[in-house]
Amino acid sequence: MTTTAAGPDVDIRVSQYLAEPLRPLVDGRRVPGRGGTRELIDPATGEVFALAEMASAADVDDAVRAAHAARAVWTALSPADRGRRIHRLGELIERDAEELALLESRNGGKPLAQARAFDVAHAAESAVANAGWATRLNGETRDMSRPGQWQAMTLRQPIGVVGAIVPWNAPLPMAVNKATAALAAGCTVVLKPSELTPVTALRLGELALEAGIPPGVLNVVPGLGPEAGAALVRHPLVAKIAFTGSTRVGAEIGRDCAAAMKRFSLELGGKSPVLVFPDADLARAVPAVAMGIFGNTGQVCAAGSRLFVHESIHDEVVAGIRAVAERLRLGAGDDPESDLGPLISQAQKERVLGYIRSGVEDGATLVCGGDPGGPGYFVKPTVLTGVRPDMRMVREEIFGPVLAVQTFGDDDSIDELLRRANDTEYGLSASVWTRDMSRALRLARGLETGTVRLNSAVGIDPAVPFGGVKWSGVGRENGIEGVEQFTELKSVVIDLS
Ligand code: TXE
Repeated sequence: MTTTAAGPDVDIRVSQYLAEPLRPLVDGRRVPGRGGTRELIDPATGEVFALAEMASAADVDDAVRAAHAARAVWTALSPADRGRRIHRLGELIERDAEELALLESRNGGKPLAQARAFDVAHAAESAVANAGWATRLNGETRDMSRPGQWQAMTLRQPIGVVGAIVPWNAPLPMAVNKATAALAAGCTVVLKPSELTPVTALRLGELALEAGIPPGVLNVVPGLGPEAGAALVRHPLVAKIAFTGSTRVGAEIGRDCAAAMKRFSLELGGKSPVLVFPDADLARAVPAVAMGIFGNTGQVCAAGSRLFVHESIHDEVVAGIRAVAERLRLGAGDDPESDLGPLISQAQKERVLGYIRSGVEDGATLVCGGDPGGPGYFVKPTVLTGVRPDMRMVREEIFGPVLAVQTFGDDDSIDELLRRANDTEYGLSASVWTRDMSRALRLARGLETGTVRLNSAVGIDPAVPFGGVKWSGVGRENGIEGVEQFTELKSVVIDLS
């Protein structure tokens, strides 16, 4: 057993937890997964660190039926009681922060300190924030066209059983965010984590039981996408699918749901533009731009992957980003010296290196980065300059630490900049760095994205609606909008005469 910064007690608990094969959690019990046993790989070494039994379509059916039956129990509780239990879940995530951070770090490879400071902290905060919505979801009364005679009210009712499908890049916060928003709305949930990263989602299911969330209200079924995921999407008792993942799979899910008139929300890929003007505070902008693409080894849907920098500051900005890239230390999640962990899998590593190669073949200049060699799925933070908008590595989401740099000049109008920044099928996020607020706000209005960050490295927060336009998705998470998407609005019309 390795000794980590989480401390010896936590190391022991985590080792014990991972010693037995992980199993689906259905109706409050760990059940054998009938979809085969999968080896979970430590992406820093390529070695097996645990086993997980995958849910089959039949296991998903059991979980959906348990969730369907548990609706009555969950909605019988007062909103305040439901909120209290979701809040308690947030507190338990905080109580077990070290353990969850270590599990997340071991499973996905991210540095332990980052798993603690970002993933676990964000998860706890989103549970607490969503808990508060349980008592604040209300309908309205509406005056109608015959005042005094007709009167209407709206009811916000839970949509029913929610299928939540989440990926591997931030497994815990995404699971908590979707699950607690749905629970706050009075829904019950079947959560399908990625087959690559089921560990913290299963622990979350256990913590929910400890928090007093009744059995069957939150079920967790790790499993393969085409098997367990598809079974969840197609299950007739599932009223809504909330998905985060690739645009390809999201589009398939959207088609399946639409065919069954099922509700869905999709949080998909991105190719987010970053615009840096000569009047920007470069001391803040440069590290933010660098970490905006290198953070979490680039495996972030809102990563700023297309940099547009004014030609007069191009060399200075690129040199600054390169300096950050070369300072960042690659290493295993449990090594306290690591700044960046590996990518999730060999397949992702090959994919990312393929994009870097294609950029160079298409005529871009490799400023820094590439394959560091050695074991594990590491890729060095990479910067390519002189890219053209038609290159594959500029058009497609790479999901790795790879920045594509283009320039603009004084002759480029705001409209021209908007045209270039919006020249992508994606529309998740965008960043603008300038001290000229009228320019910043004109760009903010014209950028075709769900989020615009102005002089800001922060973007995702439990209070702020988050989601995409174009092929980056449908719907919004976070804030009251994120909870309302798990409700149906009913109008009740009364004739008073
Ligand atoms: O994603 P998938 P992959 C992007 C990113 C990445 C690429 C491929 O560009 O390089 O997608 O990653 C489940 N029915 N993003 O292939 O397959 C799957 O089991 C139902 C961006 O790993 O979309 C997992 O739980 N579910 C993204 C989840 O979908 C299915 C995060 C995501 O996996 C399914 C991840 C099916 N037919 C990847 N097939 C972001 N927006 O942050 C798969 N799944």
